[in-house]
Amino acid sequence: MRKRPARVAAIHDLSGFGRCSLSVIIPILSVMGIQPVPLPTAVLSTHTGGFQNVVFRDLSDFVEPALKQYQSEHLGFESVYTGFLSSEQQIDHCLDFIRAYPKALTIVDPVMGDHGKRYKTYTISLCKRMKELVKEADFITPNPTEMSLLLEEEYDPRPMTHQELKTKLLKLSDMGPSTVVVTGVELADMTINNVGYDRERNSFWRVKCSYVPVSYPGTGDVFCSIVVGSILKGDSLPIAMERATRFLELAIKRTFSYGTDTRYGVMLEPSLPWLCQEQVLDKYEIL
Ligand code: PXL
Repeated sequence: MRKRPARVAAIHDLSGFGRCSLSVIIPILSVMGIQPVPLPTAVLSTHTGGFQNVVFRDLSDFVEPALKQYQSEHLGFESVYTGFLSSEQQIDHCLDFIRAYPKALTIVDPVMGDHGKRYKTYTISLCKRMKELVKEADFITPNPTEMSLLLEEEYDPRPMTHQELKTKLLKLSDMGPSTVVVTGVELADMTINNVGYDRERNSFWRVKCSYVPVSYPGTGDVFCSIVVGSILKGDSLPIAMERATRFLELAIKRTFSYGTDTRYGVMLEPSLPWLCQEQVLDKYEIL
């Protein structure tokens, strides 16, 4: 039996201000008893969602030599978790990393856009190449914008029927990953949901989210890192999705109650202790 916490190689950017990517992934995994090993793809002074004059340093020459060092030092990982990439070369670097640890659980958060739009730094060809990473993933966590970019479908903000959504989840799974989780899906029953598909069990799940009339950057990273931590600790998919959803609800409602600038992200720090409690959860539903 392994006598140490599970290790996650986290290949994401490090944005200083604004509570997203490695700035939230590291504390979340740590508080859940998982060891994050951060591999920054870029360093930014803030995220790119609304601040001016962002200081950006690409680190496309970092992951490959870091991987070589880990291999020569025989450092292993139970999971490889990729996110925001700053160049097409980094797709190849992530693929090399994933192939170097074939037994590791591979989670690809295909960070590409939100609210129907591509992020400024994500070119069309980088989005196309993201499919190569998705193909190698065990698990992906797109939002509805990223789902439409991966499926090369027009983004449609209208609520979806259960059947439309299930068809899209199956199409995403056909691209490679056995587990697909999509965040913030509006269904025709006028609910917002985090939804999941598990190909091995052929099961569809949903966790309803309460509506808050604001949106904060980094919530996708918070969600995905909690799902990763939960799964690595042995939670089932629907329980992991519910843990991430409940935590985000707490953090978003706390932040909203103070009326802070949404660009600053969710107030993670006072909410983190909730993740130590390992609450028993039973509000997930079958989709
Ligand atoms: O949370 C997604 C994300 C990650 N990294 C950077 C971003 C964003 C979203 O805006 O700007 C740099």
